[in-house]
Amino acid sequence: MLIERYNIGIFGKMNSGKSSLINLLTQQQSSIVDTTPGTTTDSKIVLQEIHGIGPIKLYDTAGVDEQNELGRKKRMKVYADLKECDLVLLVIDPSTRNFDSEKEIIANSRKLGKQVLIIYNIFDSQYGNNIPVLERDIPLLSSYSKLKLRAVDTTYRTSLINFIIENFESRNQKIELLPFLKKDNHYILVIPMDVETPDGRYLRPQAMVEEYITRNWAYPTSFRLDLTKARSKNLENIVEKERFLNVIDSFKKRPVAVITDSQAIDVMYEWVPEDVMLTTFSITMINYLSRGRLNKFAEGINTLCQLKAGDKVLIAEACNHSRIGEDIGTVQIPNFLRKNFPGVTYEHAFGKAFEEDLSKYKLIIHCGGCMISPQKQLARITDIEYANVPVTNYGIFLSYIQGEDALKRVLLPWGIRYASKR
Ligand SMILES: Nc1nc2c(ncn2[C@@H]2O[C@H](COP(=O)(O)OP(=O)(O)OP(=O)(O)O)[C@@H](O)[C@H]2O)c(=O)[nH]1
Ligand code: SF4
Ligand SMILES: [Mg+2]
Repeated sequence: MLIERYNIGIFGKMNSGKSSLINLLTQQQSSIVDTTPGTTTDSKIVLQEIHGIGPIKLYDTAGVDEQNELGRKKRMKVYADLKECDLVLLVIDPSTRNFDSEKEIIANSRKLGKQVLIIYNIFDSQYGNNIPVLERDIPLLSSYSKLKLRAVDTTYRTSLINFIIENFESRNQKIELLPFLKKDNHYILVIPMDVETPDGRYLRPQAMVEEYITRNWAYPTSFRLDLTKARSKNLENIVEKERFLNVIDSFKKRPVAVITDSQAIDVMYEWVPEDVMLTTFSITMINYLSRGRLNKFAEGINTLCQLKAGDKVLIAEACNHSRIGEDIGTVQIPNFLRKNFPGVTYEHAFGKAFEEDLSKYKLIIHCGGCMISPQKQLARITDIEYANVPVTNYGIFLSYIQGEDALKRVLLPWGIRYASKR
């Protein structure tokens, strides 16, 4: 199950007391504290619970003012992490003189719409007097709530926690995994279990959907589909179809919807009776993780038919899962592009963050993103939006290549009426 956490990041210059602050919050030596500037290199992540906020993920980041090649690499990592944060804690040591780094952190936070809280770390009481000078230098500071403390003094912990609880504005709107779910109704989960399926557990989208349906007082039924039989041209196909339809017909009340592995959409589009809704796990996940932005991914598919020789497509996956057999990202989509769009090239990006400029691509085809948090998925969408590239999703893509009617059908449960722009 995906645990929903708020991400709180600690940012600032080297030696401003960021690591001391995370240790103050966590009441343990989570990060190394030292007088050497640049002690924190990679971000340190600590999971915690703050009473009054809930589960959180704390990031202790590197100082952004290190002026060398390593410093540049650290800064890139820091700003990638900032994209994922729901709250930015900017730690400022008022005894320092140059505040360009603080201005840069504030500018980046504003650009991304992040909430910022200011922590003045007063190493020595006399430096508290520098605050008016500093606030004149950074006029934007006047718009943020601020707290003065000594990060190495544990007596400040309660005021720090209270300050965060009182000022943090949660912008995470709650989103339903299956907004079309109706209590006391049946839902069929179609799970082929191919060679990529791990032993002993469901994949995360399957487990999440099953749990969500049960939690909401409805009834999930899982159907293991033999895709090879289902696609065969002989009697096996008829037998497999009958087995499936027997399940659909076995309830007194008609099942409301079938949620299928996207790989099986070709079969399910043919088999699922018209009066039962149909969608896919991949579409469910991308809607959930993008906080309801399914429409954006549905619109992106219109770019597919406009591709021409010389265009580049990015096939993007949010994790590095093991790839065997007829993998969607490395086998199915490339085969389709080669066959239908000669001269169109494609590249892959596997991993939690994009590491390059995306503007050279004409279209991005993204996986369901099931292994990452909504914040990471939203950070990916932010990168895609900055590059102004249309994006679609595996489930939408695999449905679309079955024909526009198939796509219309899988989008219908989400209240999206797909209009072709061909
Ligand atoms: N006296 C005093 N020393 C502090 C305070 N906060 C931090 N320090 C000291 O300042 C030094 C740097 O603190 P860190 O918490 O490691 O600073 P940082 O911002 O994480 O630094 P980098 O990891 O290098 O970016 C350490 O020697 C701390 O003990 C404070 O409130 N008072
Ligand atoms: S994050 Fe993407 S690539 Fe990884 S398992 Fe989930 S859907 Fe597949
Ligand atoms: Mg540090």
